[in-house]
Amino acid sequence: MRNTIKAFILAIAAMLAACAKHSTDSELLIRIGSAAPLTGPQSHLGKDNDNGVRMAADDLNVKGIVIGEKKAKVVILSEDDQADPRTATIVAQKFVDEEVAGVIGHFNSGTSIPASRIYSDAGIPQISPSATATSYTHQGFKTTFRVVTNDNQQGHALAVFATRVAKRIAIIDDSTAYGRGIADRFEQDVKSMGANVVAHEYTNDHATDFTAILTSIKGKQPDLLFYGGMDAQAGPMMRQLRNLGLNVLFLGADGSKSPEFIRLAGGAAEGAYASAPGIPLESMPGGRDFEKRFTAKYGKIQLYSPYSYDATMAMVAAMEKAGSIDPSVYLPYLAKSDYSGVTGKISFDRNGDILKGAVTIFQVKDGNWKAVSTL
Ligand code: ABU
Repeated sequence: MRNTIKAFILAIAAMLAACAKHSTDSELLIRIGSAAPLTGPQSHLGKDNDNGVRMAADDLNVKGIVIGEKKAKVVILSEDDQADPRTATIVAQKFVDEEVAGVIGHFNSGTSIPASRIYSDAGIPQISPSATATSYTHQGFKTTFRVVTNDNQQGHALAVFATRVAKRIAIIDDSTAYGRGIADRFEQDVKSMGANVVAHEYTNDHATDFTAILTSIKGKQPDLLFYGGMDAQAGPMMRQLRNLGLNVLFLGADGSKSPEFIRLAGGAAEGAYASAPGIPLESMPGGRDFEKRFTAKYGKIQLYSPYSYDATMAMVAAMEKAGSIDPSVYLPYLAKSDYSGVTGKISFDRNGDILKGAVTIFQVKDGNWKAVSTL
């Protein structure tokens, strides 16, 4: 008797799980994958992206969605890729097996790139809200998009800024697809603008002690140090370079432009510069309202949640226009997006890169990032 009851309960649970996974006659389920590092040194950034996706889904579900005359509901499937390229391919295959309608992610370039081939082979659209490495959208995949300015543009803007304020430049990168890519582009451009690159050193995205490379760089007497990498390294690096008496300008890219950088660097953060794709949050069409609502729900914005929100909204808008959640049907509508988001207009070029992307340079003043100029 006890076994019969147990079997009955298991059968009901399986039925409920199946219902939660599939559309019914009365409701279409839009299952969207969200991939980012949810554990490890970049988890604050990954959760920020994931929360942006979840807030978009909540807003859409409250507003009500109709796809091809049928009521629809967005369900988010979040996966932790640990900022690790190999784990990202496992996550991507899981999403393909789950038959998600689309993917928002991954957070990193080093994970978005290997995952993109798997989504492309399966015909599943992928929008990264944060992967900036140029090569991500330059592989010839029709399913690969991003809603942020790429590193060709970001690296160039950084070089324009750096060569206005410095002549002798040192570079460190974290050897990832993102850090290496932007540092190389920056080096190429500052050299062509007449600056002298006195050193280019390498670290990794798990390092915390930079004393040896900073000591070596100090001997080369630069006036500016550029770091291509994430805030988990940039923060301690900033503190250590001041402790070593290295009195140089510090310039990071978007991976360093977070409140976490300021927290990790402590007082040494003051005066540091970093770039970020796009315009400042306060100048975005929906920036202030998004910040208020997001902060109340999830806490401080770290970096890219406004973009993961817009990526989700643009994906669902394409489904609404197509009247279908079938990737092969809504993909052409996504490629022709003309969505007015929180961050600005979401439209893509033929590679899947955002059209008319800007880059802003920020500086830490009184413990906060303040916009200096937009290029
Ligand atoms: N764009 C900086 C953070 C993510 C990445 O591109 O790896």
